[in-house]
Amino acid sequence: MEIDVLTLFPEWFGWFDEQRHVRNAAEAGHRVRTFNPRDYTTTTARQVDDTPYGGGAGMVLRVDVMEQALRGVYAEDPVDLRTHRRVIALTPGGRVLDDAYVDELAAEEEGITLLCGRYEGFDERIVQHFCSDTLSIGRYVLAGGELAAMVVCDAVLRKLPGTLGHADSAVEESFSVALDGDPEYPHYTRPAEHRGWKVPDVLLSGHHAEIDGWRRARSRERGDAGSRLGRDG
Ligand code: 6GU
Repeated sequence: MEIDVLTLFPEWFGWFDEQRHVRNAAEAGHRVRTFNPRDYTTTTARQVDDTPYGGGAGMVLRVDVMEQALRGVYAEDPVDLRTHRRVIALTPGGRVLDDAYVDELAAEEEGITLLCGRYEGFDERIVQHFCSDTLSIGRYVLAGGELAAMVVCDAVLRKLPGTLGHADSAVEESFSVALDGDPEYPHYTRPAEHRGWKVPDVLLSGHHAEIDGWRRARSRERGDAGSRLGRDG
């Protein structure tokens, strides 16, 4: 899997690339590459953005700059590129990322391309003509798409073989198909008792069928409770 990120701030990804699971992913043959559109543009003074037509605050990323960047990276008209590759505009109003969307992206064998917006965002023609998707990590506004791109990279890479320590870690986890979309069951480790707080007996029993049943039931309870846990728990 190859994840390409087009960003005006590639240096933000230096820290991300050094994290253990990202390094593991690289060793397993997966790649995160960053490209700076500024390096590909021939506009005056390498300008990448401009003021919005019609007036208003902020700056908008230029469609000609994004075209040059995509052509520079893929040696292809970006209008054609998006017919065979997921090219995703990161924008607060996009399709909200969830586990199913992450699975979809992790299954893209050719790889995916993430375009980071900055300032007021993209000239709409970038989204209309060069992108297959728009993606948001939640209904709030960040200063730019870089953190969202790292969230996407993290969520996708950990689904791929060779990234996590344990082969099953990404299968039976929160919101997965294996748990019918429910959150994960609670985990415990040593000590078996702390301040009188005991680990549930069933987990110490060694009866795998009972443990599976108990975990599935707790997972379902958490699913039913929904987001109440966040407020009241
Ligand atoms: Cl993808 N970009 C920005 N700028 N803000 C966001 C976002 C993306 N997702 C949530 N908020």
